[in-house]
Amino acid sequence: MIERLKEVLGPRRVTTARDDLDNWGRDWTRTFVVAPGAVVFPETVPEVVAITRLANEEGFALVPSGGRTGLSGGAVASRGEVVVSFDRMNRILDFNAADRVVRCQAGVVTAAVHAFAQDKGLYYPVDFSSSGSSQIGGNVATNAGGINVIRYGMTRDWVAGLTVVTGTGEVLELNRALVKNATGYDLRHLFIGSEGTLGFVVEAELRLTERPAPSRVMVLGLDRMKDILSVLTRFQAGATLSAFEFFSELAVERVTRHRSLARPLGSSSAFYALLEFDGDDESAALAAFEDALAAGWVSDGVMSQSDAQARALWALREGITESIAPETPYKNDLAVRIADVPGFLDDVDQAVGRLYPDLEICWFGHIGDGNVHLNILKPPGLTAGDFYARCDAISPELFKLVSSRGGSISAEHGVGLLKRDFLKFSRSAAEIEIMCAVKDALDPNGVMNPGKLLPDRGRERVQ
Ligand code: 2HG
Ligand code: ZN
Repeated sequence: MIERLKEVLGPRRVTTARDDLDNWGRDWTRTFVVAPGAVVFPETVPEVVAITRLANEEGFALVPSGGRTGLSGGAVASRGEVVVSFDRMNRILDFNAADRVVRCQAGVVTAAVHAFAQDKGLYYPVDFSSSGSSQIGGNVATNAGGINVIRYGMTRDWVAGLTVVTGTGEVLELNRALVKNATGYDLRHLFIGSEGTLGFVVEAELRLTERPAPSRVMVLGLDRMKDILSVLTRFQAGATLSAFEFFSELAVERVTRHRSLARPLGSSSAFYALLEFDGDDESAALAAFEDALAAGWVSDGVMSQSDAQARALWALREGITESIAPETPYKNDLAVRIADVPGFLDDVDQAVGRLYPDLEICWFGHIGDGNVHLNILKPPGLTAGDFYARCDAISPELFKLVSSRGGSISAEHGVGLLKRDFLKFSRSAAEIEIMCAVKDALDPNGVMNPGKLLPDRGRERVQ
């Protein structure tokens, strides 16, 4: 396998060095076995095709790899697979001003697209804490969400076209950045969120948009979670929100300690909401704040007076994941319809008290789009293995609550290895069968990211 890969890529772009296997064989999860057979660095689409054909001929498995910032193990190689890194396919290829479409290779980092768009006087609105290292190919493969979804939607909403290499090595150009294209199944959307199980995303055409007006950021203190939707609705009545995030007091404690940040408000509250809105809506937002205060939904609040202050308030939200990382949290990335959020949070609150009476829970998320992140923190006395086994055993109770409201067990992080065995809580048996049939059509030999997303049907050849 290694020799044949070297014939295709030359010896310098195939590595089996221990450190390289460890580095490129994992994502941000830390609980899966990391054991790739090799890591390869293609530079062109024909090279990706050649690698894929070789995998089919020789019977080895491939794991597509981007910025490795995923939180569900979708880019982890545990079974001797070949990791295909897009680090060397990181060029912006083309920009069409009339279409406002930028074409880039899969390995372009999200922040580079932001900078490119700004250079053109435009805006790429998909943004999240890992924008500095996540890559476009991975964003597409996981349909990444982030902090602006309430206003701009997910990655899917910004993909105008894709070039993919299927599991058999076929190159497909999907949609070619057309706005209108009524010619049957839109295969582009099958690849968005496919988590590398159907083939490789090698190029993406991304739509850019107008830059938003300068914004303001507000952080509000809330004593009761159930009031959060009233706050959202009141603010939305007067202001255009581009973010409506929330986090708990525990999250504030961790993040202020970890990043040496000032607390947002003079007093502490059980929960905090972070809102971003257009600067033009400042008076409408202040009126909404007065109303929320009078109604007793919020107890205190602060609004940014400068970009630096806005960034400092955002740091409270964006630094949470890294601040709790040392406690190897068990991650839940749950979504329900926005209107269901208060009832769902109530149910979850009770269930958590019953299921995890001795465990600390760090709550935060994008409440404005119905997505909550529930991180269960590992107590110091427990080994990571025991802790994860325990959380896995009680997760179905939580997922039943999600399922009963028609919600999703993975809103924006993907299924990967972490949620694979729980897929049935969000997708019906018939849906999963159809997903497997799609996989069989595009990757009949099961070389693409086996064991991720879909039930492991023992189709993969590599153990
Ligand atoms: C976020 O919203 C990310 O910050 C990470 O989706 C969430 O760490 C998490 O659970
Ligand atoms: Zn998130």
